This record gives sequence, C-alpha cells and structure tokens, in this order.
Amino acid sequence: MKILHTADWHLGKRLQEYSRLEEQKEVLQEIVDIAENEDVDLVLLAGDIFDSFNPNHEAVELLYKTLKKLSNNGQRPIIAISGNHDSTQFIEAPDPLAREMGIIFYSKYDSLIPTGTLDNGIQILQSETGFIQLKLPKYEFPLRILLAPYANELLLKTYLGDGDREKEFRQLMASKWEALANKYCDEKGVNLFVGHFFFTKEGEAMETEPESERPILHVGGTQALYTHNIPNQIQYAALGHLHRYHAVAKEPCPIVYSSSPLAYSFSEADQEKQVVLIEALPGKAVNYRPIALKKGRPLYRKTFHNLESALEWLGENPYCFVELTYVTESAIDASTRKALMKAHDGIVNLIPQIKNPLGQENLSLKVEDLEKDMLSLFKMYYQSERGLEPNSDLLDLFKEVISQE
Ligand SMILES: [Mn+2]
Repeated sequence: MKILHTADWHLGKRLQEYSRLEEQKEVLQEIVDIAENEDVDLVLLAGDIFDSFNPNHEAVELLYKTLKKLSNNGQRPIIAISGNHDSTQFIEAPDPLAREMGIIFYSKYDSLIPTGTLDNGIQILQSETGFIQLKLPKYEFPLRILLAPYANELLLKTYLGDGDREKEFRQLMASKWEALANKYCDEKGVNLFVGHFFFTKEGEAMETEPESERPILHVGGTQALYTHNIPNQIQYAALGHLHRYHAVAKEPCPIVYSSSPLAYSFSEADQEKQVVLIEALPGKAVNYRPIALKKGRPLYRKTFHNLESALEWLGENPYCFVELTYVTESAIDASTRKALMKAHDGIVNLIPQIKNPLGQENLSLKVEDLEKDMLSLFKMYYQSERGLEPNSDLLDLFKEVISQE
C-alpha cells in the first residue's frame, strides 16, 4: 500500500505584500502529479491546511479543487487534519460532503466519523474519537489511523488540572493513543499516525520552532510531545508543524515531518521542500522516501558589497524572493535603492549593513539615561542599530508618532 504524506500547505499565506497563490497552485499540481505517477493509494495531509482561521475564497477554492484532483475524483482517499493555523470549525464544515468523495476532514477531539461504505467502495469499518479504521477495495487488510489534529488549550482545558500542564498534556495524549492502539492496531492491518504537534525525543535539546509556527495558545511552555508517546504498534507517524523535512526518530517507528511545499519565510531559505512516499504492509517495517518538490519561487538571503555584483546576481536569478543585505558606508542612497528595486520584482527586504559604524557598538543604557527624553533615547537606539544618526525626516516622523496618544 502506497501512502503520500504532505503537510503545512498554508493556503492563502503571503510573503509580506507578495501573494503566493500562483506558486501554491503550481506546487499542489506537482503533488497531484506525484500521487498519479506513483499510483498512491492514500494521502495524509497533516495540518496547517490554511494559513489563517478566515482564509480568502481563492485559498478555499484552491483547496477544494486540489483535493478533488488529488483524490482522483473520489478514488483515492485523503485524510486531512487541522493544524494550529486552522479553524477547527471551518476545516470540518464540509466533511459530510467531502466524505462522499473519500476525503475525510478531522479537527475536533470529540468528533466521530460515521461508519459505512462510501460511493467509491471505501469502507469505514470502525471509528472512535481520534481514530478511524478503513478498508480500501484494492486491499484485503484494513488500515488504522490515529488522528491527532492540533489541540489548543481551549480544547483541552476541561481535561487538564492545575499541575504540570505540559506533563499532564503528554500523559493525556499518550494514554489515549495507547488505548486506541491496544484496541485496534494489531499486525493484521497497516497502522498509521497523523498529527500536528511539535515532537521531540525526550532529553534531546529542543529545536526551536520557526517564529511563525509558535502556537498562540500553549498548554504550558512549548507543548512538546515525546516520540515515545507514539504507540509501538504504529508503523509510520506522519507529522506537520515544522516546515523543514525532518525524520525526528526511528523508534518506535519513523516519525517524520514532510516539510511545507513552499518556503514560507527566509528562515527556510536553504531547505529543500518535499513530500514523503511510504510503502506499508501489515506486520512489516515501512519503506519511505522523500520526493523533492521543484515548483515555486525559492527564497534566498544574499549579501552584496557593491551595486554591480548585486545587479549581476539579480539579473541571473529573476525567479526567486530575496532578502538582500547591502553593505555600505552609510545609508543606501536613493539611486542605489532605485536601481536594485528596478532590477528585480522579488526583493522582499532590503537591509543596509553599515560598515565601520560610528559611535558605540552596542546600546548600553546607564541609569542616568533613564532621565532622558524619548527623542534622545530613540536617537541612541537608532545609532546603535544602524550605526548612523537618524535623519531629520525620520526624527520629525518619530516626533509626530509620539505626539499622538
Ligand atoms: Mn503548525
């Protein structure tokens, strides 16, 4: 049985003022093509389907059109869970209609997927909250999936006490998963886990989440789950949340972040984006391999010391987004700025890096500085950050801002 694992589509996400919708269309078509070429039996979409709770209609349309194609008009089941960027209500809303096409949305811990046979012959044999057992017409053996959409504190507050909430959270999730696995997951079927959480090996230094991925609501601290919280019966854990491809652990099974299909922030500039193809049979270790995605504009962080080399590179790399650092004696003058911006339509940030900055290297405030007025403090701050004095226009603007309540 072939399973395709993808996550973190973040449909509707922008890079500052730049829309990514056309790139999202292209890369999702690339994923559809992979599913077709590889003759995939099932797709797992591990959360952060949209970038916001209120996605715009282009993003919504892109999701539904893509899932229709990805499901091969209902022949290839898709299991999609919500992430921390998704509205649980919104994700599950089309479920009754989508389920008829073998597309199952799951976002709430108290939701129960109805059992029965769908039009496409897929049987939903058993279900419980956070669990589904399927049978695909092509295979004799059943497929069990633990469903672990992102759970915020509001969803879980009724279950958690006032003690060590993070530990309680882990125990709550682990015991639920263990109970489900013990009840349903034996070696006569394929057993999978799909989740949207931050997983780490217990005791290992914690990798920081990308800034945009830090949940707004935590269950105590960082809300990390441990890889050993995944039950032993599970053969592959398909995760979403971290945007880089990352096989977190091999025990008790491969626990893998597939990566987002596009680089969504400059902290992802050097990452290759992928989907994961898994081959699974009952009672055996799975085979899995990442498949690189090529579509979309790559993101680069580049530093230049003169205009000529910057223009040359920009000319050679028209199809990308770039955060351009320009090393200069003072500020970037207007004609240089204009020449750079004219040369490329994807300069997202233009950052001056001042050589040999004047004055002190770091801003270190003394007690007497606290007596100073706001304008003097702003000048000190600006000088320490940029290495030069703020010009009169900027100071006027600052005065105007602080004069308003
Ligand atoms: Mn996420």
